[in-house]
Amino acid sequence: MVQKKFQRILIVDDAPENIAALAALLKESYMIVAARTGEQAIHMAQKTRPDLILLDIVMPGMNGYDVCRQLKQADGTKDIPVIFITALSEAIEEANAFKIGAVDYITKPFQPLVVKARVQTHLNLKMKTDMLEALASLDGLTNIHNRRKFDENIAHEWKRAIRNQSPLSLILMDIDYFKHYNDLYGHASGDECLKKVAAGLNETLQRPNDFLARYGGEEFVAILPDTDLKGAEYIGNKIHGMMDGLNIPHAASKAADHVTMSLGICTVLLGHVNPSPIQLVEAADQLLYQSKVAGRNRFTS
Ligand code: GH3
Ligand code: MG
Ligand code: MG
Ligand code: MG
Repeated sequence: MVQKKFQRILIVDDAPENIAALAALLKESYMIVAARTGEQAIHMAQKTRPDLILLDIVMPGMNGYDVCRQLKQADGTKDIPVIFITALSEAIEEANAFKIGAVDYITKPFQPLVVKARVQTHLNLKMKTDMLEALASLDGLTNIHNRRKFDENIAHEWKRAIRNQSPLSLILMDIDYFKHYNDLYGHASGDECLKKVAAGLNETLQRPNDFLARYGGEEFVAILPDTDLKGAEYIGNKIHGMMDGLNIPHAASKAADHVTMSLGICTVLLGHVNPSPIQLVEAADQLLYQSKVAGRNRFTS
């Protein structure tokens, strides 16, 4: 696999000459960041999200084992591969490194060619894992997130909303008379329509933490963190405006002359006694149903 210089390696060692030697070896092919203490390493790992960490074990303060354990416990850093590079050469020390989650173990003094080869192997694996992870979260037709990723994201945002005492809104959407659309224009046109709607929704949701997924066949769902009901209703209106703008003809719709959607919008402020994410989705589904009954092409909140 061709290596370009977009992968980042964090080198952690208390001895500057060790950092310099490894950096000299790797800087031609990779971006290098460095840390001289365990504490600094954790901070750098969270901030720069490297693709690989080369980690010394014996350091004053936090040692390499502690650093690795802490990295493996945090969501943002747990999937970064860690290679120990250390003067410790006992089998028990090496075994311990793998037990706490390292992918490789290299003893000092190291063979430069071997370090390079092992680093490349683990970076290739990391790239493939990242690619698979991305694919596993995407919907094949619309290229937006899928239901699996939605479940993951709502769990994550739920915790964050509790921690920050911030409102969390959910919008459930369902295309109106979509069965008629397929019947009239054909299934392939139906697929095209779903793609256009997904792209339109993606553009409508602007905030970095806003999340959009295809929830099911012709259903979409948006998670709006730090957004109260008023804010969510504003987005609901924007979505209807976007659909009017798309103006996809739908001669068999009883709601309009173009493709429209019905929405259910709800907001929670999580406190001591909390519902579950599933209950929020069910509530949004009830509201969506009311939008359908009331004539479609509208939202209920
Ligand atoms: P309502 O206004 O009550 O929502 O009516 P509807 O016809 O949209 O609802 P219904 O749930 O009866 O039908 C949903 C339709 O969506 C049926 C199904 O064929 C279509 N559909 C689901 N997934 C896909 C897809 O991936 N591609 C296409 N082309 N159609 C799909
Ligand atoms: Mg050391
Ligand atoms: Mg439906
Ligand atoms: Mg529908």
